[in-house]
Amino acid sequence: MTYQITTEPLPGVLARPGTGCYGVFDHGAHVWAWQPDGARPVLWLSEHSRFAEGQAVRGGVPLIFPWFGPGPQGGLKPAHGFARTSVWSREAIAELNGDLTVRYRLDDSMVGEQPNFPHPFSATLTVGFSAAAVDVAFGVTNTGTVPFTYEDALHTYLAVGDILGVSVEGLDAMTYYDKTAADPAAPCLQDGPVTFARETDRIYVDDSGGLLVVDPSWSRQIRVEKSGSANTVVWNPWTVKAAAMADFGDEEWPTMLCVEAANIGANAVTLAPGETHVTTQRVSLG
Ligand code: TA6
Repeated sequence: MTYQITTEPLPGVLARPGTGCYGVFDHGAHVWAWQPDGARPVLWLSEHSRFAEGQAVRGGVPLIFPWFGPGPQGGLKPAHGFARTSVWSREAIAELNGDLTVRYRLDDSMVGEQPNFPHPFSATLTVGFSAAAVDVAFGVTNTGTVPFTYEDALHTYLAVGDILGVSVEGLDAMTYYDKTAADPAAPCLQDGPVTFARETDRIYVDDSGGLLVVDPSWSRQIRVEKSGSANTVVWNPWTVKAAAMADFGDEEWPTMLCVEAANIGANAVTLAPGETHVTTQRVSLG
């Protein structure tokens, strides 16, 4: 299998193993495609996604750093931080026996003035594509002289046949916070598999190794494993929120589910000078 350097719709690396597709953009070090040969796409990408400077790609694996949403105390812009709209430095590509690895770097000198995060840092994103899985590893190093704290998430969009029939196994009995609730700070307890009948936007306190997305409509299961992550976010915007997003088709919400390895709020990561933290997520079929 050979890979190519692409410029459409954004500069990046693309490989097509048989009928499959592996893709990552330099913009945001954004993994946008993992489709094994002979399978349906596993990562979801909106047909309305923007591919432009300063805009987040809607789908794939947006890199959320150094804050989640509006940040722990709210009010921070851009939402979900600046990593996903920054152009990362593509440092290395390696192809071996059909597997493709791409490594990116971003540091404070590349992101301009960031008054909400005035810290020296170096970040790496390494993505490994194979027929068996897509592995994403997001590392952050404190290159300064004082500690700093950050939030992160691998905001992974999974493709499903019909969200109404999907269930998520592996979060049973875990505490979660429901961002759609009247009191989003009230702890809830997961009872059995997660199923979907309305807008779902939950932050689970979950440092387990992973979960299983069961998709009867497409007769497949997607396994999501993780490390270095104390939270799992589960999100489907449903009808109203989907219609409110210009880069998300009104009828696309039944075809996707976000499952995100994250470190948010009380579980944000604090790095001492010279310390590194790595958040990883592995997506595979079955
Ligand atoms: O991870 C779920 C979430 O925080 C939702 O609340 C929603 O805002 C989603 O992220 C998408 O955010 P974005 O900034 O990409 O539109």
